[in-house]
Amino acid sequence: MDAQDVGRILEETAVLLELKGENPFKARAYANAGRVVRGLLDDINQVVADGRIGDVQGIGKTLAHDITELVTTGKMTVHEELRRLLPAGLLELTTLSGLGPKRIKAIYEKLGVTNVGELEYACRENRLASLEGFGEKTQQNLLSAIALREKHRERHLYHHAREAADGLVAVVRQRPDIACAEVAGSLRRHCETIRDIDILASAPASARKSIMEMFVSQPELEAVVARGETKSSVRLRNGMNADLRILDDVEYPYALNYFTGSKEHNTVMRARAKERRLKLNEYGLFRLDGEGCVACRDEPDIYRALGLAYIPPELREDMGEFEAAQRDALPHLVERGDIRGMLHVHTTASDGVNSIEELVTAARSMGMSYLGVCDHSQSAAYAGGLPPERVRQQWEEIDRINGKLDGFVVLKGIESDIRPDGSLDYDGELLSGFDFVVASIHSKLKMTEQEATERILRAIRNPAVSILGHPTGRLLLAREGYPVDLRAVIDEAARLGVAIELNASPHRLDLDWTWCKVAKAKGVKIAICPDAHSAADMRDIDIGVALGRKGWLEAGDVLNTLPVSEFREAITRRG
Ligand code: DGT
Ligand code: CA
Ligand code: ZN
Repeated sequence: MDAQDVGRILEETAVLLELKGENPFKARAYANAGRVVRGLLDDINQVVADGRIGDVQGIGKTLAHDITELVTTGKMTVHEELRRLLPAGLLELTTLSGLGPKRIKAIYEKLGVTNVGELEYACRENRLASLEGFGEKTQQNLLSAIALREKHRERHLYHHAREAADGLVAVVRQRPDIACAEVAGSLRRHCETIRDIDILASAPASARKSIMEMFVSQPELEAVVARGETKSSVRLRNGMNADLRILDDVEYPYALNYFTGSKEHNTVMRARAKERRLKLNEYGLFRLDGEGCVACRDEPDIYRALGLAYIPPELREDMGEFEAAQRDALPHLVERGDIRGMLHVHTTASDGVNSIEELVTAARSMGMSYLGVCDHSQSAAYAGGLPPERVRQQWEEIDRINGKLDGFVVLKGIESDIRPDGSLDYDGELLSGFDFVVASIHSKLKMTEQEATERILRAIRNPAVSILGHPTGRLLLAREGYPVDLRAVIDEAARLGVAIELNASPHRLDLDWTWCKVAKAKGVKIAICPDAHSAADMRDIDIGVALGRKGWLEAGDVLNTLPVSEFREAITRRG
């Protein structure tokens, strides 16, 4: 162990002591010792071995003991204890500029934020704007600091990749010599997190050089990683890498198919080709005995040549799509245009930033015919959850707005907290006044699988509940969901006629797509909801639909594709 390691652990201990709310002098003593150790002229190991560490200016008896323990055993009890007591992610928060231990302690205690991902989510939900000692500006600064860190991450959230990729493809398509240009890879497959962006284009060989030149000299790039005539690779300002490959028209469909993946899907494709005495790769579909190749103008031609119906990109995970394609039993996937109701939308009454009327206008312009207002319920005090009298006020407001609307309906919903024992936080009478109730867990997330499952089962057995909200509580790239027996939850939801949410926030995408397929098979309806905190957030519905498609959902599997009258009937059937 060298002085830098020892210094780091001492300083970390100081931060942890402050986070725990211990005597500030004690914390300062550790911070100071850290600085002193880093600045020692002699080798720290030697100083400890000689028993001289207690003589160093600024290092008292306790610290001498702790440092000796650390240097001789590689561990320091006080540090270990603190690490055990406090969530590991809190330390990571100290690396954000503008966040000292005091402020971290405040957001940990008041908002339950334990790591960077949760902090980002809290900012997005506008939680820091109203927190004492913080405010709108701090919230904005923290979001910028987080964005800066995210640049250096291995994987990225879908919406960041989507936005960047769509921009790049638009730039490439502007060139008149480009015949086709498309995003491939995990983004085309609608994966919830993306490592890098793969773009394919076709153009005559003579045009490639200048297209690549244009691609690598876009002003928004951070760096050019590689440049060539058929492939270039750039690093974007958001930290992602993007590859552009340019091929000729003949190769394009094969390359698009190959680079869309997944690897697992590709492996089966190659094996099917082989069974037909063919060889499939990114350049073509070649005859193994005899001459030449099987000409395919587009991807559907490739699938046809292998005896398959066309498999949409989002299903290409080797998770049952081949068997379905062979039987011509692939799902007719839900589309954005099928969605008629914008559900789970927060308003200014709790932690949203837009009024009901503003949300109505936005939802209408997005082609919706109903809006399900869902503010937080009263136990979510940190989110401005509504006490009963505010609920009644909101109902009056909704009645008034509905009186003025024509061909559009605002529904009275609520995102009701599920308490640790599985009960909801309003009485049955108030609950029965809502058009629909989304029940979600927001607090006490540390649970065993059995506790979480029991809690959720009890909640959905409450006859007021129509939809189970974000069922695992995960925050992508930030926090694992609590462990929960989703099979048991889905079975019970099926028995009760309760729908499950596919929360379309790009941070959640919960229910996970792999489970959507299970829910569908059991006859459980999925509600694709933006969990919006502003009118702009409602656009996340697109991401929800993208993931719903990946989960094999058809329009009939999605609750909010129903017209409002049928939606009402579907959710009140439980009585
Ligand atoms: P990502 O970037 O990790 O989010 O996921 P992908 O699927 O975009 O992976 P990427 O970018 O490494 O490669 C794009 C596609 O290219 C991949 O889905 C399938 C194909 N591919 C790449 N390497 C291989 C390979 O070694 N074998 C096979 N069969 N396909 C590959
Ligand atoms: Ca990729
Ligand atoms: Zn929620």
